[in-house]
Amino acid sequence: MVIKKTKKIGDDFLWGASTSAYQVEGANLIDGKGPSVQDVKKVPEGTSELDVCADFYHRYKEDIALMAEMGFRTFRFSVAWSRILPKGAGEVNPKGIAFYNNVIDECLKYGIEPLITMFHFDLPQALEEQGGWSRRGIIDDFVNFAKVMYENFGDRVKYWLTINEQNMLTLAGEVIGTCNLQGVENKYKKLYQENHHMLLAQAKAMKLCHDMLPGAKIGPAPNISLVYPATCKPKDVLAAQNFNAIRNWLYLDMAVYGEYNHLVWHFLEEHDAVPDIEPGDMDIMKEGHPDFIGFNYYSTATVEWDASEGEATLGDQQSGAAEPGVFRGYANPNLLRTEFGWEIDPDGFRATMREMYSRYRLPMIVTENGLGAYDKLEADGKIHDDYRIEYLRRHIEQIKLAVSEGVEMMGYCPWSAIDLISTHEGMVKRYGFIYVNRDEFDLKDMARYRKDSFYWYKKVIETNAEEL
Ligand code: BGP
Repeated sequence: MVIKKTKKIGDDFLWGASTSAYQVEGANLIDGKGPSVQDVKKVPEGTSELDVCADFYHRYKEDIALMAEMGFRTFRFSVAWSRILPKGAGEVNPKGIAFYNNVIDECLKYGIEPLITMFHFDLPQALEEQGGWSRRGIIDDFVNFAKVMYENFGDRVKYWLTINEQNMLTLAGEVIGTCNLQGVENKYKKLYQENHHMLLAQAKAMKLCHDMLPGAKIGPAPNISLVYPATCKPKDVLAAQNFNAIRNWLYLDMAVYGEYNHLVWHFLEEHDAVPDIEPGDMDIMKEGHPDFIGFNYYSTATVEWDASEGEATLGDQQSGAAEPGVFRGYANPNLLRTEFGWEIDPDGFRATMREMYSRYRLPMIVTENGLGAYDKLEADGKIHDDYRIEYLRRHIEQIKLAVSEGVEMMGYCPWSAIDLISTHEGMVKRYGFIYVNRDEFDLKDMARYRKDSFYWYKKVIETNAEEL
């Protein structure tokens, strides 16, 4: 509907931005940190290794001061599992605990609420070598990791996210460097068994959070893109429902209701890939209730009916997926694209928020949203990223409209607070409000510069988005 009466965004709205440990910290093997799968993966040709990144590990004070200058009310960052448990289980690394304590305290010094993602694509390599998420014992390892965090940080951290983009770990793990399916006979069986273990780990971690930290709130953080049918042909609508179920609802139906989505279940039956479920598993799923839903949104997806047979096509987080017999990706002719080919769809953002809210009725926080681009540092130290301002402005407008329509939104944390390394497209794909002076391979001086979007976002926060 066309909205004439807009409601104001609440004063307690959590404005901030996001990062993840393996993409921003650097210092990947120092001070006792064990390697993660990201440290041993072969990075895509032409992209940087992940050993320095934005060097947040050494520069967090300066970076958090800049976030405070923008007026952040929250900062979403992840804890590197292998920094605090170098082997994923067993001995705790005191230097790792100290680092995150410092980051948390630095945030609180400025009144910034830490929003911690427990796991963001960086499984400890030691656990990977034992079978990764395929081994059932990893559920207990994750719960132990959660417990270590609750014990050490829970006195100060009120907001927690379990697993970043569990749906992308399942659907695009090969692209983001979290899984290797070479030689696997039935990849669906493997991936959805791993997914089942992650869902159990998440449910247990949510329950433990409520038991140990009664004042805290916890939720999942999938990547949600509403899926459109390419046309109004009924079969295209069925294809869109298929991909919506596979990409989006499987994860949230389980996190919120503790139930497997029936369309996905049927898809798994068709592929001889239903996960092995042990007695009691579904009770565990039902016991883990999220307090809110965190979700990453970059764009919608569009698909058409596809009755062919054959191999699935692998996409990245936002593009290219096709599953013969289920759906085929379709380039939406109504949308512009970023320089890196991701579609831009602010209206679809609102459609996604509406749909999620009517399905789950929980408050929501946007844990990622943003535009990757080749930014240019000018001779005068400025970065004119008006394209990013335009992208963010148009998405924040849609939050205001969704809020007016009764959707409960708790906060907005675009990707990313500061430039960092992309999942598979290197340092040149920048997202930050803060520019980091390094190139793909030349580390230069790593100095920080405020982009035009930095000043713009500061104003947005100051006015609670009354001035956009
Ligand atoms: C999300 C991930 C982030 C991130 C972002 C941008 O899928 O949660 O880790 O990097 O997408 O993607 P990319 O880095 O591929 O541009």
